[in-house]
Amino acid sequence: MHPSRSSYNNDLSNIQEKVIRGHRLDFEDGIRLFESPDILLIGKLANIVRERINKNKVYYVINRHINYSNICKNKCKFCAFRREDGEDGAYQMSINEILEKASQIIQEKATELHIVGGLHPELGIDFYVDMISSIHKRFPEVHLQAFTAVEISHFAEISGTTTYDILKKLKEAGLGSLPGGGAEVFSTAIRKELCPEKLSGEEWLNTMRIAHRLGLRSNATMLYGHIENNEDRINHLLKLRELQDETGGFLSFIPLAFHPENTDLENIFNTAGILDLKMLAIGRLMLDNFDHIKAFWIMLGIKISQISLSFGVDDIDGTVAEEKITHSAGAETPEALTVDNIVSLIEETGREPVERDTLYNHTNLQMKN
Ligand code: V47
Repeated sequence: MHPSRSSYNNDLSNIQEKVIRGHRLDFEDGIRLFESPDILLIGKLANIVRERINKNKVYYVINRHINYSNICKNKCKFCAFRREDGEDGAYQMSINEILEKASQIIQEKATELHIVGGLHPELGIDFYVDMISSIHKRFPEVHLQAFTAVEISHFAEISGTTTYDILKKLKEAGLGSLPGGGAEVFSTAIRKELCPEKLSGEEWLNTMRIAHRLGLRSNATMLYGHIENNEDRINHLLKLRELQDETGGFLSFIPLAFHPENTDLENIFNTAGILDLKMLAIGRLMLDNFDHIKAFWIMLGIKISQISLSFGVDDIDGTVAEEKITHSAGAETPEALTVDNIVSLIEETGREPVERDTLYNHTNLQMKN
C-alpha cells in the first residue's frame, strides 16, 4: 500500500450499489475512486453509466481548430503556446488569414470551427466581433465554437462592458457556442500558483452561467496531472455538476492531460495512462448530469483514447486539423486525423461511430435545453 494513502475506505461496494441504482455520488465517493487501485472496477462502473446514456455510440465531429494568436498578456506556468508581443515566434492572424484557414473546411466537409487564442494586450473588441461575423457571413452553415470564458472575460474588461453584453454581441455576430478551455482547476490556491493573472474559478463558472442563460451552450474542461490533488479534482467536478444542475448548458466534459515540455513545469512527468483513464471514468461517474465525456485524442494519444471508450467515454472529438497548444508542449500525436482514421479507431473497439455536429444534433438529447 502507498504510504501516503489517506484513511478513506477503499471498498467500492457501496459506490457500485449507488451507480447501479443511479444514485448521485458525493465528494467522499469521488476521493475513494481516485484512491482505489481497482481500475477495472472503476472502468466497469463508468461503462455502465456510459452505456446507459449513450448505448454503444461513439461521437465524432469533422472540425478544424484555428488558434488565431499566441500573443498573451497572461503568463500561465503550464502554457508553452504563449508569446510576448514582438517575441520570436509570436503571431497574430489577420481576418483575411483566418478566413483563408477557415475556407479549408469546405474541402474537409467540416461542420465546426474551434477558434481560440491568447489575450492580446492591445487588440480591441471590434477585431473579435469582425472575426466572427466575417466567418459566419462566408460560411453560415458552419458552427463557430469560439473563445474560452477567459477570452470572453478579457473582452468585457477591455471594452469596459459586461460579460452579458459581450456574449450577446458575439452571438448576434454568429457565435454558436463556447469551448471548455481555461477552467484549469478551480481551486484558488492552485490558480494562484499556476495562473495568478487568470480569471478565478468562480468567474469562469459565472461566464458560463451567463452564456448558458443566453442560450449559448458550452463545454467544460479540467487540466490535470500538474500540482493538483484528488480533493482539487473532485471539488472541480462538483462545481461543474452544480452549475449543470442549474443551467443544463454544458455539452461535454473534457479532462485535459497536462503536457510539460517547454513550460515552467518541465520537471513534472507526463500523465500516466492509469491517471488518464481514472480522470475520464471518474468524470463520467461524478458528472451524472452531463451527457458526454470526451477523450481529446490529441492530448491522450490514440491508444488511450481507444481504451477510454470502455472507461466512460462516448466522444472522441474530431479531425481537428492543426492543433498548436498541446503540440507546443511536446504532444507526439498527429495534428489531425482523417474521418476514415477516426471511424476505424472507433470500429476496432466494437463501438458504433456516429458523426455529430457541435450540438450533438444527431443524438437523442436527454438534457434540458
Ligand atoms: O485552456 C494549455 C490547456 C486548453 C497545456 O471544448 C494545456 O471541445 C495540456 O480547452 N498541456 C485549451 N493542456 C484547449 C481546450 C480544448 C481542447 C479540445 C477541445 C475543447 C472543447 C477544448 O488547453 C487551455 C488549457 O487548459 N492547456 N497548456 C499543456 N501544456
